Amino acid sequence: MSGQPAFEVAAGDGLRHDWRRDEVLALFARPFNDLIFEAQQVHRAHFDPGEVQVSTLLSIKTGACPEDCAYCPQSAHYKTELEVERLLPLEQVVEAARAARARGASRFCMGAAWRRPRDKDLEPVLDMIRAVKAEGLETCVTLGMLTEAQTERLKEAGLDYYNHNLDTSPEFYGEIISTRTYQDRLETLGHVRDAGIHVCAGGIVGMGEDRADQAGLLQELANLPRHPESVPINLLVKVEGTPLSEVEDLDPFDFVRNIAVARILMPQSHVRLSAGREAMSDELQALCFLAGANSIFYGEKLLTTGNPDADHDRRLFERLGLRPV
Ligand code: SAM
Ligand code: DTB
Ligand code: SF4
Repeated sequence: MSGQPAFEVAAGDGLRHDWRRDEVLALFARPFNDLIFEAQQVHRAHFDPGEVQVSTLLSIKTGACPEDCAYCPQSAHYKTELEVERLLPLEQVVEAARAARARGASRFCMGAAWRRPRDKDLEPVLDMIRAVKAEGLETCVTLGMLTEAQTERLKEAGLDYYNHNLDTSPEFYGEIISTRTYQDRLETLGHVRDAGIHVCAGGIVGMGEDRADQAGLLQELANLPRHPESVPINLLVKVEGTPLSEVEDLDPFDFVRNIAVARILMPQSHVRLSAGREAMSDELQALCFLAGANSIFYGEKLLTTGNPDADHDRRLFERLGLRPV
């Protein structure tokens, strides 16, 4: 956050906000079973281990984004198969929200491929937030960078969560995005927090970063003045046409380690097993739940790429004795 020290102990939440990189790396380096055991213990101290929060995503404005995020099919800098779509009409959004609720989602997340919304872009989104809330769902939006005044308008409209990811470590960030700085992201997160909106902030792994970068992302998130309430850990979805389409696969156990370390560093946050589940086996996902993941995106589509069928996820929950909430 602007003007604040990187390491800060938040006023009285009883949680650590002063993690050093070597401490986080030491967690990553622990024997797998020890790490998972500790993460599961931390998880059980703060959450019902049988519950998984489910959110459904909808892209409300797709593609033609001026940012150059190397992982993203929606960037105008890369030639992908994506069909560009203008802002969806309100009725279509409400219809999708109703369908999500009927399937058991408790939160509806709307994403727009903007660098930053203009004030006039925000108006129709405020209507969407009000309408989705009126359907009895929690609301989340991700719209890019925001000013302080814009976060206040979102709060007034009743927004519950704002998603804005740090994506990776400060050191690796420059390899992935050149059009917006790490500091820009921290500032938006600061405005969201100050407006009293719940923060959803995480990142992506499997982009060719090393373990120190993975530790760096989680360290940054945990050392925010307050931990994000929701921490999405995305596994890169490799999309043809993006610069990262050919990057080497991450060892699946390393993915699980990222979930476990996130759980230990941010014990009271929901850790979301986010993008990339389509490429994961049921067994790998079960390991992620064991490591402390307690939220997923539910429904056939993320923003523009695929996600497991809702039926498959329902069956997986049954097989594991998990309750979607
Ligand atoms: N444009 C807004 C922004 O960047 O803040 C919101 C939408 S953006 C698609 C939200 C997040 O989705 C990104 O920050 C990134 O972490 C994740 N994401 C995008 N493309 C991805 C991919 N191919 N694989 C995994 N995660 C991805
Ligand atoms: C987040 O961390 N992951 C979601 C959500 N926040 C907006 C998006 C994942 C996008 C995956 C690529 C796509 O479907 O376009
Ligand atoms: Fe644009 Fe967001 Fe994609 Fe970056 S991640 S290119 S900001 S839509």
